[in-house]
Amino acid sequence: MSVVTISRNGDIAVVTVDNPPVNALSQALRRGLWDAVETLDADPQVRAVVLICAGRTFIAGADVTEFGKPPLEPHLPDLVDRIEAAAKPWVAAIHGSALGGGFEVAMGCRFRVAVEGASVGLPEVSLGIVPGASGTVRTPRLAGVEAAVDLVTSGKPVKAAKALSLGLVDAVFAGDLQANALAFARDALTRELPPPVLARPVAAPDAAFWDEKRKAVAKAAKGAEAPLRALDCLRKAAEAPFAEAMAFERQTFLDLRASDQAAALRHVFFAERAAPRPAHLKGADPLPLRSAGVIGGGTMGAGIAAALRDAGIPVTLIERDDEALARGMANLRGIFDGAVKRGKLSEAQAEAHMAGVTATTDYAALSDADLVIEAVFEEIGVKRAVFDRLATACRADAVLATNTSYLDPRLIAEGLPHPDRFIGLHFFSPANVMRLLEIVPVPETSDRTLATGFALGRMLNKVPVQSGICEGFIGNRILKRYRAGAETLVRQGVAIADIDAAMRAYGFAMGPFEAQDLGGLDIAFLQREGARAAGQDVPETLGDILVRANRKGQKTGGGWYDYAPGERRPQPSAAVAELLADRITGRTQMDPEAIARHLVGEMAAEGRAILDEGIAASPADIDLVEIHGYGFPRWRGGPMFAASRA
Ligand code: 3H9
Repeated sequence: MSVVTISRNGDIAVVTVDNPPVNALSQALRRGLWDAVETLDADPQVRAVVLICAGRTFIAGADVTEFGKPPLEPHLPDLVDRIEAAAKPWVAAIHGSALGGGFEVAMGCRFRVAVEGASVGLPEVSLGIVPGASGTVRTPRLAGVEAAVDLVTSGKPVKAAKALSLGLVDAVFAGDLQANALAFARDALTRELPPPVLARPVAAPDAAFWDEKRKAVAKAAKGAEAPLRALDCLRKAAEAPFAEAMAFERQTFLDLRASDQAAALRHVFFAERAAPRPAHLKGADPLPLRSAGVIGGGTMGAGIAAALRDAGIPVTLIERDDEALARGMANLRGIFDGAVKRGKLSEAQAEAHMAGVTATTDYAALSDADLVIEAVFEEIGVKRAVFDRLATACRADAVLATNTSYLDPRLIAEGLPHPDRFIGLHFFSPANVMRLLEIVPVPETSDRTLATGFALGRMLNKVPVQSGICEGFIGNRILKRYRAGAETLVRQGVAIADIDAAMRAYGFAMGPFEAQDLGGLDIAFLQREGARAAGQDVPETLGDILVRANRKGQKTGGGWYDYAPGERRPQPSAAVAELLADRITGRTQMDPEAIARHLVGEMAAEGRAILDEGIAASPADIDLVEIHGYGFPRWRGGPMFAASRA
């Protein structure tokens, strides 16, 4: 079937794009649209054209799968120009998302109309590139420079109502898009047409505007190159003639398309889309999730309950007594109040979220829950007692999950009737914010239960990654190796502050030592002590020495660094230097790149061991874990990708 078809409605032609799944601008589609312009230009019966898409969305952009290959004609910028130069006015009728090249095609049209609920945007920077078919040149002519800078450098789409207020679209309709677009086109023909976008003026801001934007964009980009290069293109668009700005944008697009950052971001793009639907679960039907229980209202439990409520799932929150229950509900209330303050939820939505939580100490309230997630204290006896009670309280087919981060899920599940419904669901704190969800089946876990874990991941908009069972699963196991690698450098004489600075320069928000000071050194210490008490041979770490000296991090006024009272700025610590003096055996100087290369290499080496043992299914899964759970810079593609390019 052809990807472009033409039909008639009186003297208006309707060009329908049908290129599933997202109408991406493959070569066949570009050719089809080009031919449609030629055909309709030559047809004297046609006075205007409505461009509309079949399926779930308007054109969602260039076809990203073509990016590694030689470009084929017709090129997208030429197609956009051709539509703009059409003898009849084209009206883009947008539903779903008009993104990247899709929105550029829409800007080549004389008018853009959208349904409520549609969104438009230029997300190219999130793929490490800039718009390559006039996005940086036409957007300022349509919506002004300020709005164009926001749209292009953030890559974030805007909803139809906002797009209307910015001038990005001309009308927004409720109801039948095609009928409304046809009526709009007919009406437009009764008036003088506006000039094509290329002919519209653009007011150039002064140098101070660009300096200020450059600072803001650099800060938000955190090392990513594309947003700053996009800003350069926008400045050129504001200050140079159209053709010159187009040539500049095209060159920047081609440069970046071949860059390491773009390759990394494409890798992440496809990994994220593959993760929620693993191939080996094709055909496994998940259990429908209509209601859920959460056991434990501490930081993790409340965060998980909040994530479930954000997805509209009714929650029963269970605690051991009324006091703990009240604390749990207060935790949950705190999360929603915070969301209201940050403008993420309205007061009414926060109230509705709270109203969807049943708080009780009675496990019988879980008799009809489809899923129960345990998030109680990390102690095997406590967890097993919870599952004993769930075994009698819940339906035999309800999925029972543990949120353990270090315990062996097989031990937690021991003795549970119907163990095929048991699974580990490892959330990351704050659980309503962090996107990573490690899904850990035990040998008895059925495909249906596993598929339910992934379905939950999709409902909560998480990035679900399956992990086999080992200490720390994928993420915390790599974290342990990373920290050990950093400690080894300290022993060799590399300054603590130099290591943190190197990892920040690499793109992490924090280095490994600052991060431990923030989270507290005692958690990992207690785990090591537990393992030692159980007879395991766990060598002493530098962190152990600090914790024993009561340096547990910011909360005790010092950890790897000192902190002035009430301050969070780390200061190199003479006390730490003294405590560790006899463990530091060298005086190594390393430049920041070498430090980062070494530590990322350590992560990748652990990742390879994890793959060899079958704990992770693919290097891409490990990359997703690090990006979405541990702050690895997205534009580096994750440790496995970065190491493969080093
Ligand atoms: C660009 O346009 C550059 C131009 O400025 C210049 C050029 C010269 N290409 O996300 P989903 C696949 S850059 C190829 O699960 P949803 C995706 O892999 C582009 N494939 O759906 C998946 O495949 P599979 C700028 C694509 O309903 C399937 O479609 N545009 C593309 O949750 C479904 O995807 C973007 O960055 C693509 N562009 O969300 C838009 N997009 O089924 C990126 C998707 O085999 N796309 N696929 O796993 C999106 O944001 C979402 O896909 C969208 C739909 C919101 C549209």
